Amino acid sequence: MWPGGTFSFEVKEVLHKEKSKYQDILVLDTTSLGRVLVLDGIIQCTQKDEFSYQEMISFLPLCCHKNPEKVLIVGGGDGGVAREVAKHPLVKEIVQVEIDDKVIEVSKKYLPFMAVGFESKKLKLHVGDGFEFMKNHSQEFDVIITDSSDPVGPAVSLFQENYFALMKSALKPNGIVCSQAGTYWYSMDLVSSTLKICKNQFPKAAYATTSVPTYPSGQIGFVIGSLDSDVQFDKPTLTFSRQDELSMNLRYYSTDVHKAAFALPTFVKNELEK
Ligand code: AAT
Repeated sequence: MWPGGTFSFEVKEVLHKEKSKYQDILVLDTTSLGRVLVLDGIIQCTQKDEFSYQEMISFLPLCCHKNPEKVLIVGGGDGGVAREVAKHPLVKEIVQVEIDDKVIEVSKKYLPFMAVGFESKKLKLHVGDGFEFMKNHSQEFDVIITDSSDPVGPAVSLFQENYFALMKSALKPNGIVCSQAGTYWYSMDLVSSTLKICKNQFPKAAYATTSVPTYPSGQIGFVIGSLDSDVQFDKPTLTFSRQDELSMNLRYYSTDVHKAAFALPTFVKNELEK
């Protein structure tokens, strides 16, 4: 993830270490980042900055949809995305499919600040492969959020064009998808291939960025695709006041941050227009 480079932090204690059926799972307690979840050697989230990723992958698609009543989350075994999606005032039902029950179990034990998402009454949690799950659902969801690990191991299929085609058919009319899509600093090929796939399947598609200092390069983004060709991603249909930000306990997302997330550096625009 860091070609020729390293990223280090001080570990106070290894809280948990195991090899599940799908991946190596490691939970650390650290001096400066709080609790950290690592899968197959890659940081998935840290207590210090997880909110940036979880709020953005959730509220970017939710606030572009006129009525996001039923939401599907793929991955997200720490519970952080469920925690955010459950806050949205129009969301009535959340379905989540995570492949690794061990990630859920470990998060409930060591990462309660995220796993609190699993306590939502709106949520139905399934253990299974998101790709397989998608094959059995049609015209059912308003928004599908793919909070997946990077395209190595169990998440490879979630970056492929047939997965985006399956998501399209699992959406209701005017539905929206949002998927983790890598960093433009180190994985421009992944960003551009995921966006191309999304553009092939959806009439409107874009890449939005956020800042997560403990991910490689400190930057990560999402591809967002909509079946509604009138959607303007940088003009959210639901906007939040300062009071909403405080009462919903938002720490990164705001309506202004939403609009800005679609403004990309020139070298990125140049690459993505190719
Ligand atoms: N909330 C930020 C954390 C994650 S975790 C990604 C989750 O996706 C993991 O729990 C993993 O078990 C799950 N997953 C992987 N493949 C599948 C699949 N095929 N079906 C369902 N769930 C899956 C994301 C971190 C992003 C890191 C960026 N560098």
